[in-house]
Amino acid sequence: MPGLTETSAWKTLAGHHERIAQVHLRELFRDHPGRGESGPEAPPAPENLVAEAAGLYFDYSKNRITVETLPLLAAVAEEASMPARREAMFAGERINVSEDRSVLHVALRMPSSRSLIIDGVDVVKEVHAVLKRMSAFSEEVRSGRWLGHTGKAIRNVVNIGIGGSDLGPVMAYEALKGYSMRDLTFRFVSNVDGADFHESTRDLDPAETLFVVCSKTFTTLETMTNAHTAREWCLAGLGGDKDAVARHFVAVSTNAEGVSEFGIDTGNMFGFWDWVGGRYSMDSAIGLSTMLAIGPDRFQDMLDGFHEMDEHFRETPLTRNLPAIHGLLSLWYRNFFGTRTQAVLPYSEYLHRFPAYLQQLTMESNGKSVTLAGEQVSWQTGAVFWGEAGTNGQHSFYQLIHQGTELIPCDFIGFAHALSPLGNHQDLLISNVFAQAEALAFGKTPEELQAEGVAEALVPHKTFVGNRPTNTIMVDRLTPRSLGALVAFYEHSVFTQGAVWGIDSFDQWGVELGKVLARKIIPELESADVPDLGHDTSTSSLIRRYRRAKGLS
Ligand code: G6Q
Repeated sequence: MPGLTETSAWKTLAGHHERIAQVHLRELFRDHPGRGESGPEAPPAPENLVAEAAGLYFDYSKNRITVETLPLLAAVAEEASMPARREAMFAGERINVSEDRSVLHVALRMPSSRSLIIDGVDVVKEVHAVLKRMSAFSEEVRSGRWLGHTGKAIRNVVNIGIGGSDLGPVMAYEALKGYSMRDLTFRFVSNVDGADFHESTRDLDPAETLFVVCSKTFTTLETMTNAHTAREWCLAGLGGDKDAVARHFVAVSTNAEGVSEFGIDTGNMFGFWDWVGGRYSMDSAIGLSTMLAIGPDRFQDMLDGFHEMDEHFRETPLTRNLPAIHGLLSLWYRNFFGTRTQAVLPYSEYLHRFPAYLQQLTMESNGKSVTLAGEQVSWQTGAVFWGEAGTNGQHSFYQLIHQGTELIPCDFIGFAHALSPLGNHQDLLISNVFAQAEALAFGKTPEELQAEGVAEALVPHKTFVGNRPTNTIMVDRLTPRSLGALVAFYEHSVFTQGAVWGIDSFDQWGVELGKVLARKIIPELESADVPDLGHDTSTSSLIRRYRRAKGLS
């Protein structure tokens, strides 16, 4: 089988790139003014470069593409068997080859009327059984019926987890705070730095606090350390009676043995499955804190949003398929324009943790350099994703996006309606989305500056070359449902890229490495006897320096 860059579709696309790489977005819009139109005036697909699904309006017209580009990108995806791989995922085949696992986060949001049999088990039925238990538990806590050890109702929920067991829950909580039960306080502890636990609990009463310990493996150093500290904190505050654990701790895990060893009754455990990857788990029981915050019905709305985007991704031809288009455009810049990073800029304060969440989703998934068969790739894979909620970034790093030497494709995410409407804040906010994308695309020419009377010496400084690509994603309102659709949109964009690159987007051996390395050094930092340090001189000296600072020899 030829390598990706040897396929005929890739070569055709490379030729097309050579022809249009230098064409400016000004020319592209001049030659095809309808490319950004929607509604009845719009030219037929693929002449207009906008698409809509699951409540997301996706304007990709400000990209450095012509009407020919997308079909050529789709041909690359077809030749790389991306549609077959997509079907294999939905069918539950073990497409995570290095871990020999199915990849079925899409089953987490299938309606109960569906069924999907994997190894003789109906996974949809299992998913709904857990959802039912989560709902019952959430109702108990939210109604005040679930009492702590001393008989007080729960007022604080502390989620303990890291990586995929933290970033999704905290992002979703922040995003949907406007829908949350405001008399419950939510905190998220992830870092093994004791400061995280301390600062998250210092003002809480253990008698009113519930810990949700989220760990797929229930062995992760940071989470287990924080969970043990939480147990000590709780017992110390409640008179040391071990029975208190049952009323103040629940677990979300696939490891029932580990949960019960820790001392949590498995009756208070919510399970999930090895076919749910950590970074794809916010809609599994890992989302228990989300459900506690917004309630079971809204959690179901979020799942419905995910599912609607799943169905769109599964069934729509690639050239009208939102996540596929987004993924293929990312690949277009990464592989043909040599871009190294991509910015995600949500214009909603509620989405301030969304870039961090996406960073894990994109970079842990596609930060790979061997193919599924284990061969070194000879093409670039995952870009660096980063971002910040608008408009804050405009007052810091946007300068480089506008006038720096690095080409950075950007995603702008905006909402038509504010969740916290105040005066004309929303108009001001969204005007910035439109203005930034417009300025990035079209820039400002020296001639325009001269016509404005700008001093000649300042013209180069004030010139904006433009031709900087952006996507604009417009959504009516940030709701549980639209959040689900938005997350699924990015999940499937990541899938599309990984499938074309031929890599395993669902393993994370780099994370596993970190888990092993630290465990080796811990005893060398703590032993009373001088340890025999077999590291390089730099690492050994750093360890000795740390020991001396602690008063050890
Ligand atoms: C996600 C990764 C990783 C994982 C954490 C926590 O895809 O696998 O971020 O979620 O390392 O792992 P546990 O849930 O097992 O504690």
